[in-house]
Amino acid sequence: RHILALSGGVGGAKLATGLAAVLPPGDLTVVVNTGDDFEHLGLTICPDLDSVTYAMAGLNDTDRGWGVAGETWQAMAMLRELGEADWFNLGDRDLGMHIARSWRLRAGEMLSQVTARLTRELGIAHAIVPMSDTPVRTQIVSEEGVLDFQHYFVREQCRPVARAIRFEGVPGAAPSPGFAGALARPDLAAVIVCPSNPYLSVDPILAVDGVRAALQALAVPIIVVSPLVGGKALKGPLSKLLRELGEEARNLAIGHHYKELASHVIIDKADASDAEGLRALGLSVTITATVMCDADDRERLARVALSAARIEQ
Ligand code: FO1
Ligand code: CA
Repeated sequence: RHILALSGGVGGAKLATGLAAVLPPGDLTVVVNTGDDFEHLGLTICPDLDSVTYAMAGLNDTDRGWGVAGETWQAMAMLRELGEADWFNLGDRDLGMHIARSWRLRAGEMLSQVTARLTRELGIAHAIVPMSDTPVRTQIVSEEGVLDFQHYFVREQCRPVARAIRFEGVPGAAPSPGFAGALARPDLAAVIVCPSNPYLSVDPILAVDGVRAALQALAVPIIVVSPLVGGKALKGPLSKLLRELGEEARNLAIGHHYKELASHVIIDKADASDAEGLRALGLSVTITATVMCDADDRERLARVALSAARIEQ
């Protein structure tokens, strides 16, 4: 029996790490959003793949929420002295990751192969796979023009007024071999949508060619773990973006968003009053503590998600 998890960066990475702690390596595939990826200073940077990888390898910086713990910034200081762009902070150890990934991509390897190598070398036994080997780029259509996601989010600090989100490269991007393979497994027993932003982190995965239809055709439980706690997004100044797009950061909106796809939603106990409305949409609901501060929290929520999918542990 196999579990497929869909994940964005930070929040998703925590649950993915919990699932990896409670499932044997052969039983889990974590598919990661690559819509946040971008080219910067000649390097291919994959923030969500790196967040999941660093979290599962136990290397992640939990205070900052991205990058490697105990990081140093010597290369960044030199880049600044050289007059190069310094709005995207690249730690020395993190840079090693981007160099390893970038040269192998340039040498002709697929992102899937490179990711398999990098995760294996960091001692990760579970499969972490990009959603696609073809570049898909999340862009914010703003009043000041079209911005790549990192330019909007980090460089412009979400300041431009947003009109739409678009995923450049789809249609035209096939699921990666690991993603397609997991979707086609006869022993696939559940899909778990990790607590990542539905519009920015999960939608790009669903927009990959054939993915939405493949998920809809599955006869297995699809469990969504809500990223909201107390009706607020846990991380990031993204409520401004969602407001400008007319989306609501509420569990009911998330329920509507996923109702054609999901069978079950897990919400935080602070949002228990949302359960009734979600059930009215035809979704099963579990109410539990969803904030993950430590390994125990991550494993507990992983077990709650698996039991919502009726997976015996
Ligand atoms: N986020 C920031 O807000 N500022 C940064 O300088 C920054 C650098 C960075 C470097 C590597 C990496 O993997 C992620 C980094 N992030 C940074 C986080 C990341 O780009 C965003 O949080 C996510 O893409 C949004 O989910
Ligand atoms: Ca992200």
